[in-house]
This record gives sequence, structure tokens and C-alpha cells, in this order.
Amino acid sequence: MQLETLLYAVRDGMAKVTLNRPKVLNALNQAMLGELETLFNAIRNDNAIRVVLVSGAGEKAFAAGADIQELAGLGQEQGREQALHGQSVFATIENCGKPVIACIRGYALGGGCELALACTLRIADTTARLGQPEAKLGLIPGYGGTQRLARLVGPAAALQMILTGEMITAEAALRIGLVNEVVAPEQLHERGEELAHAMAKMAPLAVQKSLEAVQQGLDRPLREALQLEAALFGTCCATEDKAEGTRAFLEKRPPVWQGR
Ligand code: CO8
Repeated sequence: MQLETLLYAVRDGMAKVTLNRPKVLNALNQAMLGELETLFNAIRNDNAIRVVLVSGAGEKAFAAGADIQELAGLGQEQGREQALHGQSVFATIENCGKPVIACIRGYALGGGCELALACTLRIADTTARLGQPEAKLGLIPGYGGTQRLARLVGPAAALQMILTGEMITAEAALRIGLVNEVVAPEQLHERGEELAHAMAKMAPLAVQKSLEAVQQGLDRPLREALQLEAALFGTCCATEDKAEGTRAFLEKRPPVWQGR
């Protein structure tokens, strides 16, 4: 795959996606969105990939937002269309069927913060600064920020970020539940890989069904969501991996997963 705005590597079931426009703090332009869409569609269909790590090239940023050069010329209809397109790309990331871990160093602003929000979980190093500064540009978040941020941290904390445009520190992001963990800069990638390895050791279908249960369940009333959980639990019970996982436990040996 020919990529101009991303770096991509796969090792031991772990895919690493690096946003690679460091001169503009990894700002998300249309080319990068297109490449993310192609890449995550390929990741979804690749059974060898168990976990994805997303980070930004360079020391200064995960991503400092949508590319403001491109935003400058947008009119009403084009703005709506580009927001819809970006939302669809981020939904492809969210629904790729594998855990996606955002490793945040430096700025994660605007569309960059929204990209991190579309990931399964977020870890940050102490240099991270997160924010939704769109209102400073006369805009609102358009890549899912008004919705995913409010669902994750609650409407008051989300609106504080959106209405003030203030950047918050990694520690403040941890306090409101925007990031899962904060680590020292030299530990960011190591910790990301550690979490990825832990997830890659789990039964593949159990990971997939866990993602499905939580992600789809949150969009439903509790009673329906519990039905979904029970149905997916039943699905897991019919897998070879469940037979292997329970047998391996009883035989006191590590399981060998087939992904079936
Ligand atoms: N877009 C384009 N270029 C950018 C962006 C960006 N978002 N952010 C930084 N750059 C460029 C700068 O223009 C600069 O380029 P040059 O060297 O050619 O002047 C280079 O990156 C380095 O940036 P700075 O010199 O500004 O670096 P500083 O360390 O001084 O400042 C900041 C870092 C504070 C992060 C600053 O760059 C900044 O404020 N950036 C913009 C942050 C922002 O407003 N982000 C939100 C953008 S809007 C958005 O994301 C909307 C998403 C939804 C869109 C939906 C429909 C399309």
C-alpha cells in the first residue's frame, strides 16, 4: 500500500499507524483521512492483526487538528460533507473489530482529539495537551467531538473544553476520564505495546465480541443492551476458543487460540 501521510508497520499481530505530517504537527488533511480509511478497512479484514496502536510522528504532536489550510475555503455544503466524511472515517476506525490504542504525545487538538476519541482507549504521556479549540476558528468540532467527548466525560466537562477552547494537561484529562493512563514520555510506546500484548493474548473472538457488546450496547436502552450481551455471550459459548480456553484452564496450560 502506497502511503504519503501515514507510516505503517505490522509485527507480532500488532499494527502501528503513525500520523506522519510532523511539519504541520500531523494536521489531518483530506489525503490523510483517505489513507486512514483505506488502511483501517484493510486492518478490519486482516485476521493476523489483533491490536492497533496509533501515534503521531515527532515529539510535538499526536495531531493538532484538521488542516486549517483546507478548512479556510469551506462553504456550508462542503463543510457538512467533509464533516460527514471524517465522521465516517473515524467510525471505520472505531468499528474495525480490533482494539485501537491512541498513544498521545504533545498536542491532540480539534480533529486530533476527535481521532483519539474514536480509538478504543487513550494513553498519554506527561507532555500531552488535549483540547477542542474549534470555536476559536468560528467552528464546532465536526469529526464526532461534540458526541463522543460528551459521552465519554459527560456534557459539563465536554462543554467546558468546547466552549473555552482551553487545552488541558494529561493529568486533567485523566481526572475527567478522557485518557486511561498517563505515563512518562519515555514509557509511552512501551506501555502502549504492553497493553497491546495483553489484549493480543486474549481469545480473538472474545475481544471482538467484547468490543461489539460495549460499543453497540451504549447506543441502546439497558434492557436491549443486556439482550445483546446475552446473545453475544451465547455466540462465544459456541466457539472452539471457548472450549479451548476453559479446557486449558482446567489442564493448567496456556490456551492455543484458533480464532474460531
Ligand atoms: N492545520 C494546519 N497547520 C497547522 C495546524 C493545523 N491544525 N496546526 C499547526 N499547524 C502548522 C502551523 O501553521 C505551523 O506551520 P508553519 O511552520 O508553516 O508556520 C506548524 O504547524 C507548526 O505550528 P506552530 O508554529 O503554530 O507551533 P507552536 O508550537 O507555536 O503552536 C499549536 C502549536 C498551539 C498547536 C498551534 O500550532 C495551533 O494552535 N494549531 C492549531 C490548533 C487548532 O486550532 N486545531 C483545531 C483545528 S480545527 C479542527 O480540528 C476541526 C475538526 C473537524 C473538521 C470537520 C470538517 C472538515
